[in-house]
Amino acid sequence: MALDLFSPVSLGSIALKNRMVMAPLTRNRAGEGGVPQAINAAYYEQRATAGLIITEATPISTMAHGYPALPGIYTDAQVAGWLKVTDAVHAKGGKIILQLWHVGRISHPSLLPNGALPVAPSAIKPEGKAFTYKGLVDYVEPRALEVSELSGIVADFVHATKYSLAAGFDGVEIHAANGYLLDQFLRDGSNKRTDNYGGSFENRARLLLEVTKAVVAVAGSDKVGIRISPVNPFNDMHDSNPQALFNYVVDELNQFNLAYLHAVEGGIHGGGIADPFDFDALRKHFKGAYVANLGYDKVRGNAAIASGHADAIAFGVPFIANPDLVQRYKADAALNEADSKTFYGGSEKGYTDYPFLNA
Ligand code: 8OZ
Repeated sequence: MALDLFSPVSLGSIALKNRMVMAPLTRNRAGEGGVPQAINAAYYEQRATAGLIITEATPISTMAHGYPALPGIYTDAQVAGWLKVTDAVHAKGGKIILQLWHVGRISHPSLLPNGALPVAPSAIKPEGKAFTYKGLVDYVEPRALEVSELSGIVADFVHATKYSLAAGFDGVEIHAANGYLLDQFLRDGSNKRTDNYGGSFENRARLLLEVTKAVVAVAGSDKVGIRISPVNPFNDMHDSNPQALFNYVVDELNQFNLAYLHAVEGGIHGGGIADPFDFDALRKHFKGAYVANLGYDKVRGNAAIASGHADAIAFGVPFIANPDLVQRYKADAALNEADSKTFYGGSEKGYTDYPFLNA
């Protein structure tokens, strides 16, 4: 029988009971100090029938924050909060990994320690508005990181990886997508550096590869995945030659024998029109497992798996509205509709109160 969404698969050492991955989803409902609460554990527990849950993007340090009410993964209290999440998911037979995040310039002094300026590869203010505790405000011009500071960024990823493992996660995903710090280094619209971290593909990929090497050294390559979004224009992103850049990045990532590569195959979050890109060609560059994301449904997901394009499919919005998405796809049942007004922030409404099929 052909492989489909319901076939088991291993991503590195992480054994999935099916190929339906819950995509990382920012929900802005963590407690004080970035500590996950019981309601967050309930939300993830409800979705434990997914083959794998990737948590919402999670800041690795105080400087990595860029939105209200994010969880963190750098204090002991945060680890204790996450342990409740991972215990709940594991008790239901699920697998869960944490997405390691540094937002770079997509932040605001009001969200950072002592009103610090956001940091970035280059001092280029992104178009658009920051989400702050006081609503939407213009982004500020970020401060370009000194080369001497980059080892500190790598160290923050390492610290957060250790804390993720202490919090019981089955692995980690490095967030190198959607216009945040590592993606800001990769793409030349946001990286105008003239040192060893700007210019050539090799230089722009350097920080991502240093982070990957360091994270793999702590977690083991079979527990580390990476998410990229080669043509997502969200967060004012652009690259002059994305196909060649990301083919190069993937060729370089092959040296690490990662658990998987996760690609956002287009533009998300209303950031504009994505440049053309051949994701099949990108996939063929990668020697390991490939997780595809963006607009897949059951039919397209099954087709992508049967054709060999993808080993698993990450579903975002469908998992927000359907905690039992796996069961619904199996039964060809109707789906709940997602309410976009409750995506970011709020309480249990639109978070833990979407009905199950057999409720
Ligand atoms: C939407 C709103 C805020 C953050 C991403 C972490 O795009 C995000 C994000 C998405 O990766």
